Amino acid sequence: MKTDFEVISGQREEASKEKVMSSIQSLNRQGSLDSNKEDGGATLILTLTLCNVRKTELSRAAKVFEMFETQIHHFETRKAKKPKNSADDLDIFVECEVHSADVNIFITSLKRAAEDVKTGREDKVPWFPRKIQDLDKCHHLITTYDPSLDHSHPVSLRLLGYCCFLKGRAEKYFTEVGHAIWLLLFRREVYRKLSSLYPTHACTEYLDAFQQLEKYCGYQEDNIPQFQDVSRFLKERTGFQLRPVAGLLSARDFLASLAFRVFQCTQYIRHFSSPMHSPEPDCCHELLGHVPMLANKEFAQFSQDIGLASLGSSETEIEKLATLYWFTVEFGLCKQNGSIRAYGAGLLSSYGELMVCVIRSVSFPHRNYSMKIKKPFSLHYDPFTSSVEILNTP
Ligand code: HBI
Ligand code: FE
Repeated sequence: MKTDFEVISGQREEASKEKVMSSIQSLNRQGSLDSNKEDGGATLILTLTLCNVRKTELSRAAKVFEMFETQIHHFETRKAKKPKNSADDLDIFVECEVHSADVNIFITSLKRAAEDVKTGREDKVPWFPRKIQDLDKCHHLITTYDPSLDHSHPVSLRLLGYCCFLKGRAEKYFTEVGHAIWLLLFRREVYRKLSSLYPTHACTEYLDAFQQLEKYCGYQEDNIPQFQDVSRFLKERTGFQLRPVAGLLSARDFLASLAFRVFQCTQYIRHFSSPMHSPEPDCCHELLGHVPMLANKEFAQFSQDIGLASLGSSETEIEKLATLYWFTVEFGLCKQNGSIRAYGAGLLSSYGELMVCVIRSVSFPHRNYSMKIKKPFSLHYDPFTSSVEILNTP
């Protein structure tokens, strides 16, 4: 592991270096420095250099450390050696410990708060799930500390239930009032309006699946489809299954689940004062936007390919794959029989977007992109065991 101590002054540099080296050695002895360790319980010691942290960014960066319950061993701020913005720019040196499964999302979060983050880990293959059970560790939510999110938007209705995977708990919360609100919202504001647009605006693959969902999964005006029914339906069609998630996941974790044909699905509904828009994915978006397309074989394969490509990829590649996902799975359009149709979930679950989107045409031309990512190993997905085999490991 490369460390970035060079800017810490003489004595301290030596002290810190020694401390880290002895920690690394002791960790090595226990074999727990390896972030690929099966139980994910390993801790990593990182040295981060945050450059050009302006005053407000300092508190943001500090929040990130707090969020990840980081153990800080050394923390030091200095006037930046090479200021980029102003003479007040700061360099921050931190020696800390984070949970190994959190390392990547932790660094990504710091990058958002600071202009430059050096970790010396860029060349390492990040941890990734090898088997479907490993997805238990892919649960890094990003909503709680994303400073760019609009916090003035009314919050989604989480406690009103619909936790159908978690039946016992759901019953505790699922009041009659809750049910009535859900039904009204889903039926009147979302389902009815959107389904009137589908025949003219959605692609044929979507329409086929939607028809099936109406027939077998309770997709009707007077009903809220149940997650378990929907998951079972998808499993029969394409092997995809739904998994409950509490909010917006990091792109890495979200994409990783696609590799195992698992779709991480939110359990709450948007606030009723804003039925046409939700800044975070909610069950309307999942059920009406994503689920029908995931019932299509070709689309399911495309989604899994993006997922497989993301495993062990660098942050840069993850960002590219997330962009690919965004312009296809979320906002994709295609041309069918001369007319432009939507297949993207963000369009198909938003009345306003769907109405105006048929201006530009995209199809699945990006399919090969995920194959082009260079990695020091290649992967083979075994559908019988829902796991990935790693070929030609370095
Ligand atoms: N998390 N829960 C959840 N649902 C999504 O649809 C979702 C996500 N995280 C990231 C994401 N979508 C994408 O926009 C890409 O960043 C992969
Ligand atoms: Fe989505």
